[in-house]
Amino acid sequence: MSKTLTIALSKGRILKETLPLLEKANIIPAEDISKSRKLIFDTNHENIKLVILRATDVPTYVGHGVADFGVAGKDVLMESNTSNIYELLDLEIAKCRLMTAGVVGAPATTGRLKVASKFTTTAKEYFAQQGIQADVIKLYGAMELAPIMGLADLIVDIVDTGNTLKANGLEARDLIADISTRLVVNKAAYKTKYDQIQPIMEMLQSAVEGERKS
Ligand code: PRT
Ligand code: MG
Repeated sequence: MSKTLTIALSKGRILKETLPLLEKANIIPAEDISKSRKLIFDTNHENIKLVILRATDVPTYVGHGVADFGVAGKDVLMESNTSNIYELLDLEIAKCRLMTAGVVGAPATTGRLKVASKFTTTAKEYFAQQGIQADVIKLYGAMELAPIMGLADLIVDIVDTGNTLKANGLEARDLIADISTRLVVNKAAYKTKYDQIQPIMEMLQSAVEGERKS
């Protein structure tokens, strides 16, 4: 008898890019996720279930072992630094960069730097590594407003095209990390369910390689 495998997916833009990869790995939801309000979905495999979570909750579910696999952005994984999970695979989707940004042409700050971000742990680590004294302020959205309103000198945020920064009179400064979506697994499940986990991992690996060539 095979055990149930639960895969925790991040909703939003990552989900849209994850579903085609899962499909190439022959994991297909039993119904259209985008048209449903359900949070748990059966698949074409009797023993594989999908749960749809807020991205920041994915490491928590996988860390506690209530989900075996998780799909989440490297930004979210860095920020959560949950133990009990292994990063198995770079899914190479939802690529972007985690960067510092400030007002275009603003002079360098003298004294302690004020930084606003949703990624406070990562931001603190980054500035500490750089040997820069920084006070980091937690925000939950619209980071771009903080330097304009004078709440912070810099923000730490996700940048893709840079259009959002530009539209708000900001410019990207330093790269903190290249970001993409990763497949993670619960450490204990990786041992106890290895026979089931291994083929899924391989199918996803092939799907990623297929995308890279196309
Ligand atoms: O809304 P909620 O707080 O629930 O989550 P979310 O908005 O962070 O989720 P969502 O669906 O946007 O997906 C976030 C995940 O996608 C991140 O954790 C990243 O791993 C990945 N990703 C890839 C991005 C982007 N690209 C991206 N461009 N996440 C966010 N953005 C935002 C960024 O915050 C900024 O506002 O897009 C804007 C910048 O885009 P450009 O093209 O204008 O530079
Ligand atoms: Mg969003």
